[in-house]
Amino acid sequence: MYETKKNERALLVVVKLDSEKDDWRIEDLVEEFRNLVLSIGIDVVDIEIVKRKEINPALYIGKGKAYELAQLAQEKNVDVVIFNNDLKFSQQRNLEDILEIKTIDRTQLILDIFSNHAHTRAGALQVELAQLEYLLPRLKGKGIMLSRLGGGIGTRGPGEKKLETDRRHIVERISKLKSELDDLRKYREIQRKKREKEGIRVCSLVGYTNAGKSTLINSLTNSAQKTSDSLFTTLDPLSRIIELPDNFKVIITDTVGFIYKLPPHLIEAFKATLEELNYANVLIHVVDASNKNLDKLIGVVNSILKDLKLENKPTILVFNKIDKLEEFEYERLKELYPQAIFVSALKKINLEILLSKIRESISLKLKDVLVRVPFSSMNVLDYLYNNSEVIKVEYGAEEVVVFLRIEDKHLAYLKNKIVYIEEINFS
Ligand SMILES: Nc1nc2c(ncn2[C@@H]2O[C@H](COP(=O)(O)OP(=O)(O)OP(=O)(O)O)[C@@H](O)[C@H]2O)c(=O)[nH]1
Ligand SMILES: [Mg+2]
Repeated sequence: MYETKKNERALLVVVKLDSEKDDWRIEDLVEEFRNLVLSIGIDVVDIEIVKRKEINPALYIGKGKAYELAQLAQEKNVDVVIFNNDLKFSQQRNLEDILEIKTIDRTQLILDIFSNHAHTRAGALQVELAQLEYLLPRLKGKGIMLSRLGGGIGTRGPGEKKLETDRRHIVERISKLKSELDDLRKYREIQRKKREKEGIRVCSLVGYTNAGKSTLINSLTNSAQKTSDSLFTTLDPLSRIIELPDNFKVIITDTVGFIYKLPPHLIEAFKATLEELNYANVLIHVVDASNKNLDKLIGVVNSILKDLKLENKPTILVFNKIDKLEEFEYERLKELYPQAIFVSALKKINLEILLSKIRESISLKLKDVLVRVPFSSMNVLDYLYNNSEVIKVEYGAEEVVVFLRIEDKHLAYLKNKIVYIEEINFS
């Protein structure tokens, strides 16, 4: 895989096709792309917008345009050309022949961002899996050279025989990674059952890449009272237990950043982590308040949450990086998003407000209920996880007993199901 390096000088190329139905304006697409590139420390030397009727199968863009880019890249002493589109391997290779410079596409850029941000074992495994799955189809066919993907420009690759071994090696590695991830998933499930038994709630951070989720989780853990992690040690260091103002314990977990047009196989690779979100009691949607496109990025995150069927989870909207805002921008955002909490994870501003908001939303005006779900109607459990705050689950001989907090409207729905419901009071 090509990897970008810090301070590399990049020429960005955004191709807009007539046929593409996209409600983003070209300026917004450019801004989103530029921010992605900047977030991994690459210098943006120039941005080229190319409008086309349709894709040129050989080069994606036109031949004339490709030669223009080659000249521009040379004049501006560019190290890498990054396309904001997905290129076929043959297109990438043909472009490199003309540009005579490392050329990567949007998927490779995203893989690079993920690999930079994967701080956990699970994260690293998932990124490697996604990278190999990206690579594998690119090894098919005659004349495609592995060393070309792995090494410098112009290096001639190994023969077909070597390629076969490489391919087999990759397939083996993929299945090893999958089985390791499976072990991790099982481990997490045990941890989750333990948490549920103890009645500990979970808050999960979600948001666009670079919003500041990982920074926020660090700052929140430092500003809340320290508690012992020993009971809930996890292989995932980005899952932390913190104590809220009134000794209330909550687990906060980090997740991989969401990105517009995330290729489906990347979503697949991160599914295990994203599935964990189903078990969160509250989501914290972190937004980079200094991003000019923030309404678009909020839209992307919301639509991914919808795809994951998480749109009904109680969610706290948090605008981060307020230290970067001018006073008037801050005021404007507060007016536009009155329900949001404004913080700076880096400068530790307003974190106590966020902590009490978490506390409040965890015990929102919900009804405390005990529900007995017979094994024959286990699908009700999914509904409970998605629409209520599950506090404790006990597995009996013929049924599952779930203690939960739930809104009236969901309670009404449940009453039509074959379950036994009893209103109780936890406190
Ligand atoms: N100025 C400022 N910068 C911040 C703040 N919070 C985070 N950052 C910076 O924003 C960048 C991204 O922060 P991360 O915490 O890695 O973002 P993330 O949401 O975890 O990103 P992904 O893991 O890709 O989803 C880093 O350079 C942080 O230092 C803040 O409150 N103010
Ligand atoms: Mg992060």
